[in-house]
Amino acid sequence: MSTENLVFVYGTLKRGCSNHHFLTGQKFLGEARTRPGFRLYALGGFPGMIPLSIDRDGVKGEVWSVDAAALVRLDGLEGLNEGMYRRERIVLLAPFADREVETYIYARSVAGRRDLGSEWIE
Ligand code: PCA
Repeated sequence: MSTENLVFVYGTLKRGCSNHHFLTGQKFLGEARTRPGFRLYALGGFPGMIPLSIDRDGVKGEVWSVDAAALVRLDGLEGLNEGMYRRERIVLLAPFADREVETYIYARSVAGRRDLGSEWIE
């Protein structure tokens, strides 16, 4: 099976970060930025990205091509079943603007969380 799942990662899954080993054996396609309208918040050792209409900068991250088994492991890590994050389509800037890419959007409240702007650095 040759399904290609493109995933935009912006936090602990990035190269050099604590959960990057979940992407071992997967394919790095490049650094990327979302279109404006997204913001990162500090959740305690990891970030959460949410839509924020007033944002003008977008969020910086990386695009990876992951196989189906790795995607299942990522969904587990991000707590999809517990409602922590949800995996959704995201629109990136060039060169990924026309690609179908998904990301993990934080699904809980960020009230009181620190605004990290557009880039998370571990
Ligand atoms: N891991 C996922 C979502 C937030 C996090 O820390 C990521 O790197 O994109």
